[in-house]
Amino acid sequence: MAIALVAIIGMVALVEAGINGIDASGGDDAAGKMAKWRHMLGRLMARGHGRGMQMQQHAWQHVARHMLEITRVEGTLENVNGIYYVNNTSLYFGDDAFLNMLARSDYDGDGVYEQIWEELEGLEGSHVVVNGMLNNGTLYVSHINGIWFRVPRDVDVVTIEGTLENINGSFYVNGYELGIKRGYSRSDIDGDGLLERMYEEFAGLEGSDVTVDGVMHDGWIMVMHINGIWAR
Ligand SMILES: [Ca+2]
Ligand SMILES: [Ca+2]
Repeated sequence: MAIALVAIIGMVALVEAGINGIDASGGDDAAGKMAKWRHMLGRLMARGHGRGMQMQQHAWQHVARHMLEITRVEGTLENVNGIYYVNNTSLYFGDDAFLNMLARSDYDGDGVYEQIWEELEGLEGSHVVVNGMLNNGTLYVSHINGIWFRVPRDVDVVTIEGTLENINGSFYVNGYELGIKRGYSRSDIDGDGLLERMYEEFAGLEGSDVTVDGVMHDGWIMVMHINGIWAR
């Protein structure tokens, strides 16, 4: 199961990397990945998932738009008095609680999933490509070498509570449209005993009061958690 999850996360990171243009092989490859994804989407829609997939395509376009704003920095990872830099840009990886968590990926490639600060230490002095959100000269890191790291925290992470509504196939809480991930959920979010597509997990919670957090973008929320459960 753990290996399967790593594979899924890796796939998502690759797609994101393509959109970001951080794929070393360049734009053609990124375009190819998008074309492949669209082809897959078309096939699924033809199979009669129309409404849900339409909504998910809508969500995907928002995510893609958001990802394109993300900045890229490339160079040697340096540690000066406890602050990491690449090309004189200071990097923010997270607070101490986050840095002490177990890494989701083996960022330094030593074959071991370590605490995040240890993974970063393992990358010191090496050439890295880092993506994130640039704010006042500091890059809030989202990807290291194309591998997903975290949601950069200077973006508008919000928590809202309210009734989950479905309007024309899209989910809303307090008037905010929710962007949810395509494909299957890793958790039984609606508690019906089945691991379903994320759309169906959310549909199972329609009409109930929920707590949702995620990244706010133009009045639209890319959902990270619902009722305390990871939903990406
Ligand atoms: Ca490692
Ligand atoms: Ca379920």
